[in-house]
Amino acid sequence: MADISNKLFASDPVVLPKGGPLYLQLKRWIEEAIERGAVKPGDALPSERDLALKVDVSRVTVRKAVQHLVRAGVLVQRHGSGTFVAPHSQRVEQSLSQLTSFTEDMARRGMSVRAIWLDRGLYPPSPEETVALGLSGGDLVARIARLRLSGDIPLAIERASLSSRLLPDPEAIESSLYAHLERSNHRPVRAIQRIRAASLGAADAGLLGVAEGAASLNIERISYLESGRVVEFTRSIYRGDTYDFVAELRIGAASETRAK
Ligand code: 16G
Repeated sequence: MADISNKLFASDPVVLPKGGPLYLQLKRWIEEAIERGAVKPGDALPSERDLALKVDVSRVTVRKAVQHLVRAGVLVQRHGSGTFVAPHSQRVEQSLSQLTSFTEDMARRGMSVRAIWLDRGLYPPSPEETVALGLSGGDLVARIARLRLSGDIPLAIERASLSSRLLPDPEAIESSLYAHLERSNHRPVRAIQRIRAASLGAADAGLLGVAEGAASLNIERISYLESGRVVEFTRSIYRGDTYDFVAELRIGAASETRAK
C-alpha cells in the first residue's frame, strides 16, 4: 500500500483551510486531499507523529481529526498497521424520484444483471392482490418472483403481481418486466413506493447470501398507467448493506414564500 507523505505534503509548508477549531481545519485539509485525488482509496496516512510535525499541530489535534474522519467512514483504522483512506463505497445508490426498472438502474451504473426465477405463473389472487390491483371476481393474477443479481452478488428479491389482463403470459418475459410491458404499451408512468426497514428471515437471508436477521429494506411499489389503472403491485426486499435510496428535496412553495 502506498505511503502518501510525498503527495500530501507536495506544497510545503502545509496551509490549512481557515475557520473553526484546528482539528476541523486539519480534517477539511485531509478531505480536500482525498477529493482532488491527491490521495486515493487504500493509501496509508502518515503516522500521527509525522502528520503533527509536518502540519505543525499537536498530536492531540491530529488524533481528533482522524477520529472524526474514521467515524464519518472517510478513513479506516487497522489495528497494528495504521490509518488508510477508506475504499470507495460498494453500495448502490438509487434515486427515489425516477420511475426506473432494476435493469435500467444497473445498466446506468455499468453493472450486469441477471435473475434467478423463483416463481412465475397465473394464480387466483389473494385478497391483498385483489384490492391493490383492483381485480374483479374471476380475474387471475400473474405472479413473477425473482432473485435479482449483479454478477454473482444477490441484491434483491422481487415478487411482482399484475393483473393477468396486462400480463397474460408471464413465461414470455425475457429479462426485464418493464421492457416486456413497454412492448404491449403497458409500461407504468407513475408509482407510489413505501419503504420500511426489516430484518431478514432464514429463507430470504439464504437467497440473498447474508445472515438470518440481517437488515433489509422492504419496498412496496404500486405503479400506474397514464389512465390511472394499476399495473403492478411489487414487493421487493433489498439487502440493507448494499443499497442507499437517495431523494432530492426542494424547498416547498409555502416555505419559499415565507422565506422572502
Ligand atoms: C424495480 C422496481 C420493481 C419493478 C422492477 C422492474 C423498485 C423498488 N422496484 O426493481 O417494482 O417491477 O424494477 O425491473 O425499484 P425489470 O424491468 O428489470 O424487470
